[in-house]
Amino acid sequence: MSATRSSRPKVLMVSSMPEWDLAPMREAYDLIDLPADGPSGLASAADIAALVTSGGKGADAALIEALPALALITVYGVGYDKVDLDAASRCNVAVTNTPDVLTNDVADMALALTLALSRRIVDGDTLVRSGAWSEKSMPLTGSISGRKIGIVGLGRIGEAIANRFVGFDTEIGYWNRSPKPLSSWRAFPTPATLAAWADILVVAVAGGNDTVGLVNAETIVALGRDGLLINISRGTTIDEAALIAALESGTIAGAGLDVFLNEPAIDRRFLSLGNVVLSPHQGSATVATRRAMGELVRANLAAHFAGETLPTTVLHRHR
Ligand code: 8YV
Repeated sequence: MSATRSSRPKVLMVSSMPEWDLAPMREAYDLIDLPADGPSGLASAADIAALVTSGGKGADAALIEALPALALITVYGVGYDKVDLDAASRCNVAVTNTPDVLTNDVADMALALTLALSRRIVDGDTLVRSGAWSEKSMPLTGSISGRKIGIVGLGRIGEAIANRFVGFDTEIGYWNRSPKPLSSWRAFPTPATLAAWADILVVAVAGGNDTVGLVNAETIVALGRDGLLINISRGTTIDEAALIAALESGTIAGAGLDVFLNEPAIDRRFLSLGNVVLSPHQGSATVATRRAMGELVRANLAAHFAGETLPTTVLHRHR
């Protein structure tokens, strides 16, 4: 049975979710969309008890501080780098995310980008559709097997990517901030030394202040003229200006990117590069994974309003 209109807690939707989540959420909560001009245009700001946001939109200090009754931020995504955790802690707001359920699909996206880039799948599709197959031939492309794969960030997603590449008869190396003593793969002391060894560098490290520009100009150059760079983490983790310069000058061979700075208004120089495969942040965007992510968001909301332990907590309330 649905709650009466007046008793339903007010939940602010900073980002939308599929109808299969919104329908059951409307039964339990009064869902309010964040106005385009921000929280100042919100008549019910004082009564918002929880908010739902995405990895890309997050929740900044201004938003958190504008909602005095806010007690929960639930992120529809694993990355919470755009949530101001200091502000959330100061305002005694819990934060949850959706880990694990998206690991496989995001890892698959890293492999899909690697294959699309090295085998020039998009160029091949364009050639066939143009009707010019009989007149033009494709250049020969690069193999994956036998190559050295460097994973930057051997967390849950990085490890899933490495395991998939093992099936392609590759050699795996990695850089991780903390040691991974149980890993049998080769550890490197810095992203740059890993890049100098690798043929394909895959960035899988979490976003946030600690990893801004982690893959810097030195690391990109170290990858070398035949090197490929894949990014499924966040646009912030790579020095994007250095990456574009390296792609324009042929300092590296190409890049497969699912994430960028300033999505969706990305740097337009990417659009004229022939050595990139560009994906509009689709890592977790499968029906099965988005359903599982939505279930976790709803489970966190339900647990919060029932006064129970939150299933996937990033930050607990402290009073
Ligand atoms: C989505 C993501 O972009 O999980 C993340 O951190 O980047 C993606 O799954 C997203 O948050 C869904 O809107």
